[in-house]
Amino acid sequence: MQVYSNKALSQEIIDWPVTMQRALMLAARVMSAAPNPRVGCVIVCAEGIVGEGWHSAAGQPHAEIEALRMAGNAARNATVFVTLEPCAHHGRTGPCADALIAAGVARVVIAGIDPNPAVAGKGIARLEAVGIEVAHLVDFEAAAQSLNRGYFKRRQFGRPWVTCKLAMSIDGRTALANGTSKWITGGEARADVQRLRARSCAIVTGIATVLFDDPSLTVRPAELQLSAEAQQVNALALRRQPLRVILDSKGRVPANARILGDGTGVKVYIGRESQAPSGLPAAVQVLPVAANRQGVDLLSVLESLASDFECNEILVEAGSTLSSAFISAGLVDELIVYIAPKLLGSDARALFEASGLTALTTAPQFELADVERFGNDVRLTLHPQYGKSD
Ligand code: AOF
Ligand code: ZN
Repeated sequence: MQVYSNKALSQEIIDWPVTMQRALMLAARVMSAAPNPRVGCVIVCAEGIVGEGWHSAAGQPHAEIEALRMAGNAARNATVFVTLEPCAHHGRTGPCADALIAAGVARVVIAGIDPNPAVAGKGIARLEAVGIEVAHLVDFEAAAQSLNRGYFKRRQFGRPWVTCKLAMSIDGRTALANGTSKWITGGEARADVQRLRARSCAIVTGIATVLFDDPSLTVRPAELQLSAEAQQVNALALRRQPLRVILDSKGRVPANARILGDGTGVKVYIGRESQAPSGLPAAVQVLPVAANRQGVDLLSVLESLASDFECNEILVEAGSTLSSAFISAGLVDELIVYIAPKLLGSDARALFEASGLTALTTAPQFELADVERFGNDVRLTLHPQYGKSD
C-alpha cells in the first residue's frame, strides 16, 4: 500500500484532500450507524464525481455499495475515495472489496484502517492482490478516527466513548437543595441534548435520577430540530432508540418507572449480591456486576456495554453524584456542560462532588474544545486532561 501525505499530492489532477473531505462530510451527516462506523464514499473519474454514497444504518448497504450503484459502468477504471478501509468479510452484508473488484475500479484511496479484526488490513490486501492500487491518505487518519471515535475506542480498548452531560447555573449549581432541576436550561439546549442522545448507543443514568426525576431518556424525533436534509439522511438511523441503562446497585428501580417503557432496550446493572428488582416488564434485562458501597463498578459496566451490546458511544445523563464518579474514575472522554444564566444559590447542589482540594495545581483540568450558544444558554465541550496538572 502506498502512503501519501497531502504535500506529495500537488501534482494530481483529482484534488485528493478535497474529495476525501467530501467523503467525510457525507459520512458525518448520519448521526449514528451503530454498531457500525459511519462511512462515506466518493467515486471519481476523469470527468469528475460519478458516484457518492454513505452508510445510513446497520444492515443497510455499505458506503461503497451505494456509491457503486450510483456510478454504474462509470466506476470502471475510476478512483474510489472511502473514509474507512473497504471490508473483506461477510457480515450483515457482503464484502465491499469484492464489489469494488467486480466493478473494475483502478484505485482506492482510504482515510482510516478498519480496527475490526475481521477486516483490519484484509480489505487492503484483497484489493492489492488483484492489482488495484490502494493509497492511504495519512493526513486524514485522525479525521477518520474522530468521525468514529466510539467505534475505534470499542474496537481498540473494549470500552465505549463516554460523554458526560451536565447543566448548571452560572454559580455552578445543577439542582436546588430540594433536588429540583427541571429545567435549568431552555428549549434550544434541550433540543441539543436530544441530538446528543440520537448519536449515542446508550443513555446511562443512576437510580437516584430515576427515583427523583422519573425521566424517560428517549429520543423524540420531533424535538431534534433537524433540517429537512438531516431528517432525510437520518430517517433510518432515527428508527433506533439508544439503550436505556440504569445503574442500580441495590435493585431499587420501581416497576412503574417511566424509563422502563415496555422494557425494550432497557438494561439494569445491579450489584452481584443484590436481589433483582421485582415486577419489571419482561423485556428488561437485569445484569449483575461487581459493586461496592459507592455503587456498581463503572468500568465493569462500560466493558459490558461494549462487549455485550456493541456500544460505541454512551451518554451519561445523571445527577452530580454519578457524573462525578465517572469523572473522578478517569472514565469520561468528553464533558458537555450547558450553562444557564441563572443563580441557584449556595445551598443548591454543586456540579462536581468532591472536596478537600488544597492546591489548584491538583484540580481536575479540561481542555476547552468548543463553545457554542443555544438560545440563552452556552454549551462547553471539554476534554479531561487526566493525569495532567500545571
Ligand atoms: C465498509 N463500508 O460503509 C462500513 C463498513 O454487518 P455489516 O455487513 O454491516 O458489517 C459491519 C462491519 O463492516 C463493521 O464492523 C466495519 O468493520 C465495516 N463497516 N465497511 O467497507 C462501510 N460501514
Ligand atoms: Zn463494506
